[in-house]
Amino acid sequence: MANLDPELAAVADLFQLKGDVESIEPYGDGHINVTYLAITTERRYILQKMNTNVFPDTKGLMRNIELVTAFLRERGQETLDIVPTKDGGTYAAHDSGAWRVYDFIENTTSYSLVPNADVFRESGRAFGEFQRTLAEFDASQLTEPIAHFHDTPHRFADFKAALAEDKLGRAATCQPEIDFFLKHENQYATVTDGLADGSIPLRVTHNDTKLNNILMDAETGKARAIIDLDTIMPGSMLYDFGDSIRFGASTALEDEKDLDKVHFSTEYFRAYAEGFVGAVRASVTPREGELFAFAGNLMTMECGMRFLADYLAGDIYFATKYAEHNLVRARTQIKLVQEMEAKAGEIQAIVADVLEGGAR
Ligand code: ADP
Ligand code: GN1
Ligand code: MG
Repeated sequence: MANLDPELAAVADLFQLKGDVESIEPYGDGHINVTYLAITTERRYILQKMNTNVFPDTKGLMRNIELVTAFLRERGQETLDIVPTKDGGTYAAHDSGAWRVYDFIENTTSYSLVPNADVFRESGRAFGEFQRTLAEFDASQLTEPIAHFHDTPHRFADFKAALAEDKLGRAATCQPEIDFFLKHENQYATVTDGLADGSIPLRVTHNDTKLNNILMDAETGKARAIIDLDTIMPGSMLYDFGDSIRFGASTALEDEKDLDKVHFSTEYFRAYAEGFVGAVRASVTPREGELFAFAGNLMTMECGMRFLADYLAGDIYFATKYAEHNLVRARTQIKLVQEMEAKAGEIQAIVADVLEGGAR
């Protein structure tokens, strides 16, 4: 085919695709896998080069996704459909790396920025429902794809190690940002302590609940499918709540350079809380209820220190487009946390109202 990259064409040829491949182009803006849209004469597919640096156990990871998607499908939920390789596998080991294919979920939209409160409320409802459905899933079947994924004290130790090494001499360019994360150390064990003392139950969680990991129906606006199932593992409900808030309750993109545009929206916070809490209300423990107001701070600090640690380590984890990309991302996270801190009283009041069943 004209203009088809020969390597991509060879990889696509390993899978049971319907029709002849016409084009394969980069797609989406995930930070971990390399994603392509492959179009054949009959249909569209997502072709992904999996990040084996981040997820070394490819087999275990794909087994998790097979189990979870089968479970969701049995319950009538739309989910990722793995397209098998020609020899029946869930992924292909090629010279260039490990690859997988999913059916493209058609007629949907994935957002990088919340367009209005209703979309965010709907995503909250869907992530809440997702977690409620997975409450019946037997977590002992899952392998843990990344150890200590949302263990914030562990992430902080990694951050301090990257700082101590300061491989590229970048620490001198981001001292205020470094200080921000050092000063907040006493907050990092809030959820891990709760998991350890049992006041926060361990559940099966998605762990990467960014708005662009949910696909909304292009016509009705209803959530259709939750995607990016790589990090499903036991965790806290507060991780899924907080990570959505981190990304979606911002008025700007995660990598906005102009911090004057980056604000924490209490309107969006309320909308998401209404959606999420509405779906999980029956199982929320008192400690979880107390911590909804802080979960966004924690997940935003954690992600911010991960971005800054990666900047210090030389951009080895997250995909970056320019040298300061991770630093720019860390700065938006800090700005959001500062605003969450300034609005803490208002956020608490919203949570109290939503837990009581209030909605506007
Ligand atoms: P990453 O782990 O790098 O974030 P994702 O699995 O989230 O990779 O995929 C990146 C993007 O590709 C998503 O944000 C979404 O826009 C799009 N995408 C992924 N899978 C599908 C699918 N099955 N159908 C439609 N779009 C998809
Ligand atoms: C990564 O895969 P993606 O782009 O949806 C990361 C998340 C971060 C997020 C920050 C496996 O998510 O933990 O919160 O970037 N995923 C992994 O945008 O590390
Ligand atoms: Mg993603």
